[in-house]
Amino acid sequence: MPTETIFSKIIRKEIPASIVYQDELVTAFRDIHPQAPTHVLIVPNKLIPTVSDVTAEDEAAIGRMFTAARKIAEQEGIAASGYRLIVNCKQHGGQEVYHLHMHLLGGKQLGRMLPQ
Ligand code: DGP
Repeated sequence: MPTETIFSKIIRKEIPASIVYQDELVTAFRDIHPQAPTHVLIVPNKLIPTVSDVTAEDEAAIGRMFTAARKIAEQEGIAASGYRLIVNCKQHGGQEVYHLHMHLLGGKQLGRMLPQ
C-alpha cells in the first residue's frame, strides 16, 4: 500500500486548505507556497504516488484533472490569458509530495519553463 501524504488529509477535509474545486474523482486547492497569482494543485482523490504508478484504471481521474484545470482557469479568470500545467515526477522531476498532482499556474507572464 502506498503511504498517505498530507494531500489525503486535505482531500478528506481533516486539515484546512483553500479548496477551489472538488468532485468524486479529483480535488483542487491553493498551493501553500504560491509561485504565481494563481497556483492551484489538482490531485486525484485516489492515492496515486507518481506518474509512474498510473494505470489504465486511473484514466478517468487523470482526464478529470484536465477538465478540472480548464474549469478552475475559468473561475480564476485566467483562461483567456493562459496558464501552465506542470506534473513533477520523482527526484529528478522535483516531486516533493508523493501524491500525484498537477500544478495550475497563471495570472502573470510566466518565465522560461526550464532555467537555461
Ligand atoms: P511538488 O514539488 O510538485 O511535489 O509540489 C508540491 C507542492 O505542494 C509544493 O508547491 C507545496 C505544496 N504543498 C506541500 N504541502 C502542502 C500543504 O500542506 N498544503 C498545501 N496547500 N500545499 C502544500
